[in-house]
Amino acid sequence: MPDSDYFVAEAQINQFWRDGAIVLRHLVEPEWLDILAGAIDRDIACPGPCYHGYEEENGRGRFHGNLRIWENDPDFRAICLNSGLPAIARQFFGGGKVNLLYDQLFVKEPGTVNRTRWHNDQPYWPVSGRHVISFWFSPDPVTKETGALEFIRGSHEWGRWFQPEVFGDLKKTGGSGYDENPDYEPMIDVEASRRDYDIIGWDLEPGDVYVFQGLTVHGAGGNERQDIRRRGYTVRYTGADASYDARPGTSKPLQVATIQTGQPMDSERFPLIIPS
Ligand SMILES: O=C(O)CCC(=O)C(=O)O
Repeated sequence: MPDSDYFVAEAQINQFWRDGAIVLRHLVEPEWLDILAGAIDRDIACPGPCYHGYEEENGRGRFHGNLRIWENDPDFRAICLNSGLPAIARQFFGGGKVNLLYDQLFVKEPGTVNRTRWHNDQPYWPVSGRHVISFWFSPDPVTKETGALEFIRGSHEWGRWFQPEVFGDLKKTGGSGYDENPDYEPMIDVEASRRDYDIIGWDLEPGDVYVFQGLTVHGAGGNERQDIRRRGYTVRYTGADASYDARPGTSKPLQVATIQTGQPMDSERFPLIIPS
């Protein structure tokens, strides 16, 4: 994983805040990709408690999802807490504290045609504020054919909070339904009118990382390849301009009883990794 002295250029930080998403190349070293690949395979073989696999859309393939996996696996924990990722998040936040929000897996095995529907993340999360960031990477090459992520440039500035919905038919519900929030709006049909949006995206080599803000609208295609896995792993952090906000519609497995809305994230669940 990158060291905590990894330097993000000012131009990249500006691009992130302007567009809502960027890619950082060669961030994760091959030895860490091997560790990640092993940890992902362990989770697939024996999923942690927040597992939420999705039904295959054509009866083939497999879409494995899980979250808060760092809590039960030392390798995911090391990536989330002991790598340079929190220090990189801090650079995007312009300094200040960094908390881990949680980590998540989106594994599309070869031939899994399920799309990841367009959405923005923060409506799903019990967090308010602008300092909310995700790092997404894979031990596999990621292309349009295998399910590269796409982002709508500038959508983090729209001020639009879209109602969460599950990404497909769940194999197992595990509390993944979302309450309606009257302040949210129905998700727009981006696929039906792609030309109306400024859609950006990049192929990734193993070790390249998408970095995106919590309100950036994004989605991904299925994995159409028969020979390449797409093991997506994402780690999310919050900064000083973020506080707990368990508004209706947020994911129940991400809520925590020990913090009240409006309070800082600091807790066992959302550990403070870098103090102010
Ligand atoms: O990997 C995917 O298909 C979706 C990833 C995603 O939506 C996220 O990390 O927020």
